[in-house]
Amino acid sequence: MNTQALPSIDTDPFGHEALEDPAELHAALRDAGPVAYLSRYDVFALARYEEVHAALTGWQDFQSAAGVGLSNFRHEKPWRPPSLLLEADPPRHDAPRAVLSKVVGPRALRRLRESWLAAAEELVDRVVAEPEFDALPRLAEAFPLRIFPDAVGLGPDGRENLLPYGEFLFNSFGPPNDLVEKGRPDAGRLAAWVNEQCARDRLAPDGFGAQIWAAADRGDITHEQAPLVVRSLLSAGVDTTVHGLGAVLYAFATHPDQWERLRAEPGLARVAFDEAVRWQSPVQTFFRTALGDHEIGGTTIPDGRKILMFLGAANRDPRRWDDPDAFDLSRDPSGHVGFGMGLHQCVGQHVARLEAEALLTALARRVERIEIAGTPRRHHNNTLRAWESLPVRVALA
Ligand code: OVM
Repeated sequence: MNTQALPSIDTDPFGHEALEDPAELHAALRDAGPVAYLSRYDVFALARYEEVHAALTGWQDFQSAAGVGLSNFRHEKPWRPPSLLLEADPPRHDAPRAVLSKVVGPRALRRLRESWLAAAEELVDRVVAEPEFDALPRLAEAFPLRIFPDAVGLGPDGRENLLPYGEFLFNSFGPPNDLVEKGRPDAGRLAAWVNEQCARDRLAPDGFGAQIWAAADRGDITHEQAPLVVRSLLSAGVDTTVHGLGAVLYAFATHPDQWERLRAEPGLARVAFDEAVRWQSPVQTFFRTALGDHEIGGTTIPDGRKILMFLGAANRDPRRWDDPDAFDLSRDPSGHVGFGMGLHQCVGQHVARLEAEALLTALARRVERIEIAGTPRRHHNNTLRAWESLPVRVALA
């Protein structure tokens, strides 16, 4: 085996130091070579844009069906039934993907646009009535929770379980460390609640959930698959958008010149969101598993071995991006791997962009200046780059 010849890094990417600020580790991984070896977990690491992009698009060589976390489903029983989208490969992946892709696609969202814009205006009006507030709970959490569960068609009870479920799920892609252990006592209850909400009779007749069941009636997926596709929406659709919005709010609160630009040109809201997703990478990492022996940058990854793709490091790779650490609305952020790339690329990205557009447009209309009003605190999660608290001060226009 050739792991000895590889640059070996013993830093724990899921330790609190790296989760607090991964920049130093990311630079060390990128500079070590196209592939590095993470001795702590006995896995291969990719942190350069070129190799991360290649692994994401190379689904025939690097499978998802053995899990996209550290746990290898070839040897370990997953903590929940695998996702039909995230933890599956073609051909089984494709029918569920096609269904969900249509249910949350741009055409379907046109129907929701006006009400989401209005909901954002209403929320922002209420929140900016005070000059100082914590933008993480009051905006980044409140807005998705205000519109997304309704769009899915969830009932009114138990919605407070959505964020904790996602929190545990995204921790579970990492090693079984303190973050996972802290969540474990509640995980069974949360998963049971989420699974119950996926049943046809729990879902309002006009939401995303009902449309997934309707696709089963048409024969596009089976009725056995429908609840698991609904589960994907509830798994991937809440915490991700919360921390995507947290990222863009943080970006603007620390870049007054960029806020001025957005206010002058509100049509930049979507580019701003993608640039924030590139700059912060709310989803930091996912794994793949080698399906057969495959070479990356001169290193053979043997069959069945895990590779860890550092999306956040690729999104700041100076080999790909000019001035990668700058949050800059002038750049074209497209091609970032914050939503992944290839056939698993975020199916909900249009939902996320519409949420961001609604929230940023409403804010830009009312708020002349936004700045940090206290010390922002990171929230540590094995997969998500997140804020716990983002105190801001606003001056109204
Ligand atoms: C799913 C799923 C869960 C978490 C994340 C995700 C980022 C998908 O259950 O399909 O994509």
